[in-house]
Amino acid sequence: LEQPYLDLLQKIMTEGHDKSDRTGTGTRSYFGAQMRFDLSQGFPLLTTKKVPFGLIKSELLWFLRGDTNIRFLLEHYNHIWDEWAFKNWVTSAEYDGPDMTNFGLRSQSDPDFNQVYQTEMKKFDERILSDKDFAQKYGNLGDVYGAQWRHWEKRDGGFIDQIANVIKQIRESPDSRRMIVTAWNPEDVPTSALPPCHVMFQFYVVDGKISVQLYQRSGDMFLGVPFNIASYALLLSMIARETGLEVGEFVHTLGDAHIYRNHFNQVKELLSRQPYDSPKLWLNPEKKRIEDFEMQDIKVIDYQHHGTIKAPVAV
Ligand code: THF
Repeated sequence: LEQPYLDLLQKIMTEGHDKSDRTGTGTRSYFGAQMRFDLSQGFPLLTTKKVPFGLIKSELLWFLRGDTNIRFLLEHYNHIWDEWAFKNWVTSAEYDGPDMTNFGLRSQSDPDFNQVYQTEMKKFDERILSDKDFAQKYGNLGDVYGAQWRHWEKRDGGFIDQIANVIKQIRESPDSRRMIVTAWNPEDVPTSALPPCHVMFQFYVVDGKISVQLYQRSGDMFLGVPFNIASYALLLSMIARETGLEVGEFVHTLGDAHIYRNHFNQVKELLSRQPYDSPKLWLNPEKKRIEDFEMQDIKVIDYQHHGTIKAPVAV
């Protein structure tokens, strides 16, 4: 099931272009790619490395709550969005700790700095968890997916819940070609710390099966994309449950699909591994609506996998 992912990694390595990027890390990149995953064949969680599914679940539940504050993630021991909140904190007027300028790159090249950075990050996380006012102010990432999906701000006041709307459309007019959720807001992009990577997704229903296609403008192939594949496959499965349809395909379309230079060795290691059969997804049969799902209602079963491969995240 993960073969399209492995093929794309290989293609980027051999046919991609070396390209500099916003983070200063450097990438090899390929423009315009598509992977298809037939979810009736299993759940597309990579087996060529261990992918922490708990983190994928808590992140998706966080989006679906319409939550944009990392506090919920930290309560679930999920640190994948820490760097972005931390950046807001250390660049604020209130911060008076050690200099954290360019912490993403420096923490990788300078071991002494990395120590100081890890300590500051730990203090930051502890304060988000223990201090509500601090969390309100610095834990909030603002215009990330939770906000765009569940409470898109209308120009004339009020909000749009795109997820609720699209579920209604799937139920009432499944032939519709307008079943779209969009996250890209050209008004916000210039001021946003991290403009959405998952620009939009569209649902499609035929023969009692529901599929979804995602357009991702930028994909960090080694760290982010394995999460994104599992996350959209899970979202599709939950929406299929709510609308009483079978799962079809997840079609993943990418703009700039890139491998960071400091992930090349990890990619080589991954590509040398032999995939196992993909796991199956279990959703608690008593849960019928996406709002009802909690962590323990979602499980992967028979997940056979190779070992973890660590890689630094570019900020
Ligand atoms: N920025 C970058 N550079 N890459 C991304 O993938 C990314 N995301 C989100 C926002 N900005 C991004 C955050 N998603 C990991 C996985 C997903 C992320 C961020 C980080 C990660 O480090 N995964 C590790 C495990 C981490 C852990 O155990 O805590 C891994 O090995 O998979 C794209 O959505």
